[in-house]
Amino acid sequence: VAKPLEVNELADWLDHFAGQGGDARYSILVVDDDPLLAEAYALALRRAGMVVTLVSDPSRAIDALSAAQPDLILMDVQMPGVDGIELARVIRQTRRHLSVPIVFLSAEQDTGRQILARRLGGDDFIPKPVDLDRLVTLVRLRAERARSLRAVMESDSLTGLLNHARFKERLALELERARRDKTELCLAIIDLDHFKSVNDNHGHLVGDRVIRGLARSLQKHLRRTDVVGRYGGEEFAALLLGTPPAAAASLMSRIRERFSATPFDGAQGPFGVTFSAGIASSTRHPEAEALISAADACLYAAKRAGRNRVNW
Ligand code: GH3
Ligand code: MG
Ligand code: MG
Ligand code: MG
Repeated sequence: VAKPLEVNELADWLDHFAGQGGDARYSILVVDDDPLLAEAYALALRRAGMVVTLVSDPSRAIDALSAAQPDLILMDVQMPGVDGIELARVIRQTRRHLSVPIVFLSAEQDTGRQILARRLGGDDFIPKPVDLDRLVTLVRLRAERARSLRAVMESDSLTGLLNHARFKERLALELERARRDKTELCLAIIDLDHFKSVNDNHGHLVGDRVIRGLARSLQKHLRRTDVVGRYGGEEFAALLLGTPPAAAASLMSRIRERFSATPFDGAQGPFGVTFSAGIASSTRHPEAEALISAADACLYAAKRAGRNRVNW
């Protein structure tokens, strides 16, 4: 029976992502050919604690968008040489820019054009001259909602963990940070043992429950700053930040012991499940691909050695 998402569960996810998002300040891209107006918007938004990137040459908006990865775009409609509405249409052609809210600021009176602006991907239409208080409120609400939605969209629907693509993005980012700060991180790849027979013996719904159970236990026992993702079907991946491999292995071993001692309800009574894990360190493998291969190799060695173990 499909279970509806519980409210507190969703709150947990959002909370989890809030912890993983790092910088909580909203980042806003302002595109307006009038530098005085753009400065006025920027000042109001910055006073409200937001980070603002200004673009007065609309032909540079797309580049600025890719570089700044803003939570929201605030855009003029009438600009020399470029139509803001046309620009919105172009922005929406890129997959990663599909969900960023676009708020138009315009003296445009034509209702048809206003409708067109929304149809081509705009979210709001604020008439000029703009009330700055109202602008700041609307921008904050839109940015907040966009961030929450993105967090849910980019999470795995069964477990709420980062999905594969997002996890790999975080891996690249954390490796870069570790290199810069000269710290060490460990990648753990975790795979449920003989999971096919869990499905075969107890059914896929019970199997799903086991996957959720492992997700919970990883979230619960790793630090809030660590990063956990669902790497594949019954495979998970974790980044243990600032942790040498021996410490990462002993933490993962404790999680393994607890998990293997946790019974799940099956049709013929309670049963136990185990997992194996492979761990590799960024000190020995500073590149993402090599780090993943090394963790994978350790995981396979753990499987060959009899499963229910952590190898590094
Ligand atoms: P090993 O110990 O070597 O890892 O054996 P295994 O049986 O766990 O490995 P295998 O890769 O052969 O099987 C993985 C199984 O996981 C097969 C697939 O049907 C199941 N699986 C993958 N994703 C899900 C899921 O979302 N839900 C459920 N219930 N099963 C899943
Ligand atoms: Mg203008
Ligand atoms: Mg498996
Ligand atoms: Mg597997």
